[in-house]
Amino acid sequence: MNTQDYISREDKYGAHNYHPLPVVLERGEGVFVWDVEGNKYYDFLSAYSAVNQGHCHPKIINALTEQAKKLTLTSRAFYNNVLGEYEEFATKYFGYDKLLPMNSGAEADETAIKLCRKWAYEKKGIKNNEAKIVVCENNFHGRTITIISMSTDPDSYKGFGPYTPGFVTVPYNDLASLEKAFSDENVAGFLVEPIQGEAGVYVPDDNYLKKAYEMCKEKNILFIADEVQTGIARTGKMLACDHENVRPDILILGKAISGGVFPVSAVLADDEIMLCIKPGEHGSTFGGNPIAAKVAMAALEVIKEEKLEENSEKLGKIFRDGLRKIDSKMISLVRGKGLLNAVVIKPQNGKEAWDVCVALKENGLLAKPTHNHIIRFAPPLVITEEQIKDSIKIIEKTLKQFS
Ligand code: IF1
Repeated sequence: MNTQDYISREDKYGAHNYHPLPVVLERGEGVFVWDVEGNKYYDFLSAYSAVNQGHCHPKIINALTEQAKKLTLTSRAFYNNVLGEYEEFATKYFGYDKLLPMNSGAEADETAIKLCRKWAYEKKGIKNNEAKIVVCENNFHGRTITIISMSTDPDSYKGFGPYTPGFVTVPYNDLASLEKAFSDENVAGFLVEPIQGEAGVYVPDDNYLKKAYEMCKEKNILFIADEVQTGIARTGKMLACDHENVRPDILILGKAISGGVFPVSAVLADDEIMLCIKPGEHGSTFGGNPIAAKVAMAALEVIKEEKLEENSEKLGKIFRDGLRKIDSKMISLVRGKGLLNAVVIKPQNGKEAWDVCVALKENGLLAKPTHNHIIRFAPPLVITEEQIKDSIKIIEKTLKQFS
């Protein structure tokens, strides 16, 4: 079978809920992936920032295979010997009282919304069913009905109504509108991405998160950070909130918490919030299973052992500087933090971001546009300076093909 055979088979038997780049991958190692024709690529998407530790990291794979031979799933109907170890490890790692384990990022966001509402009624004293959560325009928190009910992107919500009520939308990076929204007594939480990934790697002004957090404290509103994409050292700090020393009241993690080896997500909070959910009020068949627990501990250890926060910070600067030096009319803006970066592409002769990504693929680098004019560049954090410089050369060579 060749590339097209694989694509045709998926087209025939699979739902058409994605439009992938025409490449069929079959192996990954570190920053590289190989397709079925044996071509080698730099992976500059990292599965949307889930493979921060590099593809098939031996330590994480070993954690997976060893546990898989012993016990894969007990459900939470019974205790097991691994979950508590993981909960203690992760709560100390991030500095919270407790962890609620889930599987996908969306499930973790949904869990955070439920926690915030429960806290609103039991602790803040908001009238039942009146709690509101403030969210930002151009947010992305997942694909469930409640989460798309918060979305301002028609591609996310159109045709999926009716929508879950209880959300107020404000412009991102706009403290004045946030202050106005917070004047409503029924506001219980502010759910925000410290950097808006899907929107196109929008980095808010310095102190936006800090000032928003302070406004939350003044109004007894929970600051809820969705670090599913920005967390786990992606932006040069363990959490993007760490750049402003903001400690979220509810922290949402996913993706790279498992190094992309297994679906793992988590919600962390202190007892005053976390204990609002009582036994039997929330859960998941696979949430916190022994494999997820062991894999997550290994994935989090790798971040510290291999100093990936520092690497992300250092190489991110080199990457942005290198891109900004490229002389190309197609680059209208370069922005990002750590190794979460994006280039805003100015179409040339009818060619746009998608065409650049197809050409990048031909030149050995995989990236994908978000919306039709922005290319996100997010390699695994294990990338070396030499590989970053090699990647900049590939991007420069590719853009020159369009001039
Ligand atoms: C797709 C986007 C990225 C996320 C944040 C929660 C979730 C995500 C900040 C939900 C997931 C993924 C979903 C995937 C593509 C990718 C994506 F383009 F969709 F928006 F990364 F930017 N919070 N993002 O970024 O986590 O349930 O997927 O585990 O849906 O196409 P999930």
